[in-house]
Amino acid sequence: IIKACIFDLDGVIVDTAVYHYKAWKRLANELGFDFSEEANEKLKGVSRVRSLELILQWGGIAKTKAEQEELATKKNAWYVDMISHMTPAEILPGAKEFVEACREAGLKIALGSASKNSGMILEKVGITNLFDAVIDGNKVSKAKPDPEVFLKGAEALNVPPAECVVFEDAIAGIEAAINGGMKSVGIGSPDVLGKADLVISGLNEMSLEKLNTL
Ligand code: G16
Ligand code: MG
Repeated sequence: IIKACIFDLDGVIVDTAVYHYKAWKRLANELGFDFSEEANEKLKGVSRVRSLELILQWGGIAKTKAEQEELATKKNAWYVDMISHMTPAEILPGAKEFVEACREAGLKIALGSASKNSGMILEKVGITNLFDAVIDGNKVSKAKPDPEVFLKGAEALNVPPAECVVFEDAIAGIEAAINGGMKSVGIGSPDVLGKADLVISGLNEMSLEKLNTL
């Protein structure tokens, strides 16, 4: 029986991937190269530091650790500038309604995100108070598919992992849920997220009935 839901942020609750893409693209362009939207898929759910490493690799550019830190800080400033203008209208269809339905049914709710900016995003779209616990990039040291972020979420909610379900749009996130001994719902394509217990195209397709079949 499911007692808690843990939600990824980017790609599940909001679509901040477009802002990450714009900021990384601007950085790449300043360094004299470009990368496609297709390549950008590889950055979803991946930490800031690791994203930069991948992008520099694509551009065939070597930078020292100190330079990398400077570049990541620059990208983050552009990104924060964009997300500071986010509004509740940017919540993905059905996301707020489903989280509210879960709360009304007595389920515990946590956020499990790789982002260090999750607090600001939740504030801007006005849903901070829907979460009993927020575990994000500021609280974890191991990236998905390591289950750390979700296990910390379960612990904060005081619910055993086997009674938690994770909602994720990235394959690394589904793997993290499996590695943590949790149920998982993939948000996206079954071709990519086939390992999940259930795959839907968005939370507008989710219901408490479907939750109870997991
Ligand atoms: C999100 C995004 C990633 C981003 C990461 C870190 O993860 O999907 O593309 O690199 O957060 O974000 P920040 O630079 O804000 O710390 P998630 O786990 O919410 O999908
Ligand atoms: Mg995601």
